[in-house]
Amino acid sequence: MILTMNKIEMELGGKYLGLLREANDLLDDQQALHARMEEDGYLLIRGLHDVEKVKATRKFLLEKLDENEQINRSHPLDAAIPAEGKRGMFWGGNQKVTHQPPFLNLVESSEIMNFCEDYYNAPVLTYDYKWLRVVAPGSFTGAHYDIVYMGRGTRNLLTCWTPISDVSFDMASLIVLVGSHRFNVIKETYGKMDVDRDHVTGSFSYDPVELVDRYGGQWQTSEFKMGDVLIFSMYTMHASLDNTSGCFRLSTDTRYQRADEPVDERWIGENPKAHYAWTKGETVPMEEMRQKWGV
Ligand SMILES: O=C(O)CCC(=O)C(=O)O
Repeated sequence: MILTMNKIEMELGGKYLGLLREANDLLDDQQALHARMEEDGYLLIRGLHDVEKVKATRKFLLEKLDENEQINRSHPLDAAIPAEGKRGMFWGGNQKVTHQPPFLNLVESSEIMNFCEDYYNAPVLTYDYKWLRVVAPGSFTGAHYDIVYMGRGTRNLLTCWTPISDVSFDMASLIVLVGSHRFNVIKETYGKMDVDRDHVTGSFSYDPVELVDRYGGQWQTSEFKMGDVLIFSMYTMHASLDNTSGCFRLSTDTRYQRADEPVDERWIGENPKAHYAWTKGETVPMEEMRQKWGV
């Protein structure tokens, strides 16, 4: 099967793209879970969330999108087909949506909070700011490390990507570059960047093949069921396949860390400051920075 990111083809099962492996069998063994994270840079946990909770979040979000006339109502609401001319959006930070119980019940559920507490073996917190994405047909996410967006506190921070529907390969499924958390030359350059301080565009690359050819590793992806989560480190390069389906892909990526470690101040509090300078004013293209860094 050929899958694409930015219309660049990769064969599933070939050199560039494989399947993510599940970590459910390690859930009772924290040492093994940490070893897996160390090895792969991610943990794929099937069925972490209660499916009914994911469904309730989805219904709530689709109703909001429908109120905003984003949904084509000649199809059932749950099909999430965009209305004519409607594009996807980054819905993060919108507290009217992300601070309502149907959303918080999912991203602050006892399932994920307990998972993180067990993982860190310590009390944990999650950022008050929430990232919520409505990824439209034709869109994809460029390859990046999360550290460039949230690197002012501990680096021992986890991203949890939660699809808010079943996600098939054609729905901009997330892809992870396995091995990228050991790309030291990228960690020492790009990985030290801060998008608000440095005024640089955020994605490292829009070409998944270029990255593998130059640095090694393999992109891996999966289809997802409601309830599944993909958890990864700040230095795990990730991106998404193209959304070649006709529907919006809804998902959230939320952050968790030990409560006793430093926190990036942009993402906490009643009114998180968020990205205050990134893409405002003159912004250096990543290609220019990569040339400068020699990566
Ligand atoms: O959902 C996506 O396409 C991107 C998600 C992401 O960048 C993240 O989980 O940090």
